Amino acid sequence: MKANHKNKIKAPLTVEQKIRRRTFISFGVFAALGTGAVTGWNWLLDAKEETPGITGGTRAPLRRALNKTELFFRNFFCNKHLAKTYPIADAVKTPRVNGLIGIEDDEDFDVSNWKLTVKLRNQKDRHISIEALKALPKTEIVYDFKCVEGWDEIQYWAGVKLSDFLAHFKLEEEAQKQYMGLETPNGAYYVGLERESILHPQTLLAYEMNGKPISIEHGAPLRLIVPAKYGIKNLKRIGTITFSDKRPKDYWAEQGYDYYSGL
Ligand SMILES: Nc1nc2c(c(=O)[nH]1)N[C@H]1C(S)=C(S)[C@@H](COP(=O)(O)O)O[C@H]1N2
Ligand SMILES: [Mo]
Repeated sequence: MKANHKNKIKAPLTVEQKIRRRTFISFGVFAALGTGAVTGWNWLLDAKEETPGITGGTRAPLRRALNKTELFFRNFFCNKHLAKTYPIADAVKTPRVNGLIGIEDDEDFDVSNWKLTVKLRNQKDRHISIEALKALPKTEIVYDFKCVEGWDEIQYWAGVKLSDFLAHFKLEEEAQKQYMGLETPNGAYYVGLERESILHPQTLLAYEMNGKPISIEHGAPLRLIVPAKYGIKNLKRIGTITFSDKRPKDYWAEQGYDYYSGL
């Protein structure tokens, strides 16, 4: 009995055997992970490119993942979440000028003839003067403006809240759409903004910087100030506004930058 029982018990492994076994297992795991990584990478490379035009032409599965990330942030992003504000005295006196696409490349532009064009749902255009915008309640904001290139500055802006503008000009129905597209009068620079950011209480159609009309290089006569986003979304010199349920084209997203570009 005793002997029989003993036969069933395996002899304990020697140290060498243990090491060999572990080496074997580690190597197996390493090889499996490596094969997995290569297969995954090839899968991604072979996957078809996303529909061109809107974003930087990444692979479709990557874009799906990016879109999921965006949805995640949009769910958590709530209009009660406000960008931190500062006293006016903290604002820089001469804010940096960054990016002049749609500004320096438009020799025909005449600020005194400018009107904002809004594309309405009935295909008609509405033209709104700067005086009509200045007649609406003015909202000021001093906050930390951030550019994706790495710099930031505390800046002082004033204008009409985008949500006030939509209500005043009876554009609520247009604003039911998921996105707003904005572009310069010559169409050279353009951005798309999703509904939450359009209706965010700190989002402005700005016509003043440091208490004075915005200068040409900062986007005269009207620019977008959207404190919940990086600088790239803050279109200077707004010419036309459109509404759609499809993502409007976006200049930097086409170059591969994040479409959402939220902070
Ligand atoms: N029309 C237009 N708007 C634009 C840009 C541009 O090149 N053209 N650059 C963007 C970028 S990248 C930034 S950081 C801010 C900079 O605004 P500022 O020049 O007033 O500092 O404007 C944004 N809006
Ligand atoms: Mo920027």
